[in-house]
Amino acid sequence: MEWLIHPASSAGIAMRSDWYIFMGAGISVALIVYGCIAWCLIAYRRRTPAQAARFDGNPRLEVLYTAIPLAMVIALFGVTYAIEMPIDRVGNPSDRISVTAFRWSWRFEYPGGVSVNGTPENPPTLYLPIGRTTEIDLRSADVTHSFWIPAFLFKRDAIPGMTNTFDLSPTRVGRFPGRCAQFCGLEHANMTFAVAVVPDDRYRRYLASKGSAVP
Ligand SMILES: [Cu+2]
Repeated sequence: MEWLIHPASSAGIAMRSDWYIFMGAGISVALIVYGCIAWCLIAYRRRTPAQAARFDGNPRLEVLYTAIPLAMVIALFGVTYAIEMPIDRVGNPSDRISVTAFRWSWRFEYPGGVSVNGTPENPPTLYLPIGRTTEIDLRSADVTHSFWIPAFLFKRDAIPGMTNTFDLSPTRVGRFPGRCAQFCGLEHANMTFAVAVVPDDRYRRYLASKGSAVP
């Protein structure tokens, strides 16, 4: 289903497989339930009330229709846990970028002393090298913001007084929109940024053009 969700990071691809499992489970349950309803409607139509089955309880059926959904919820929880835990773990980053959210834009600090400050009128661009893992240390300078890259299926809150650390591993070259996903004041809607996923040599050239001290 590439046409439906086409994530641009390895975490996004992992989340998509979780979504497939949930969609598959949901569609299967819907087909079984609607099938049973349709079957009842057709097989038992045109009966008089006197012909209707009468019973007070059916313990075996009740245990079954409690146990099956419970087993499904436990299984879905297990699958989600197995997929999400590696996403939260910080891997072996090749670079570290410090991201600071403030009212109402973003500051990106790269290795070598490169610092890029955005404004609501001039949203900044976050450069990431393709095929590498970059650690992001996310902070907020004032209120709670949220760092969201829809194409990566990834979002983390930026909370004052706290550093949220995660990593990003983009899998596709391109330019992707990013935004603040937590209402943070008047210009919240303009608190956007762009993510430019570029080949490693272009990433290094970009840092050098910004005066990076690291070769
Ligand atoms: Cu914000």
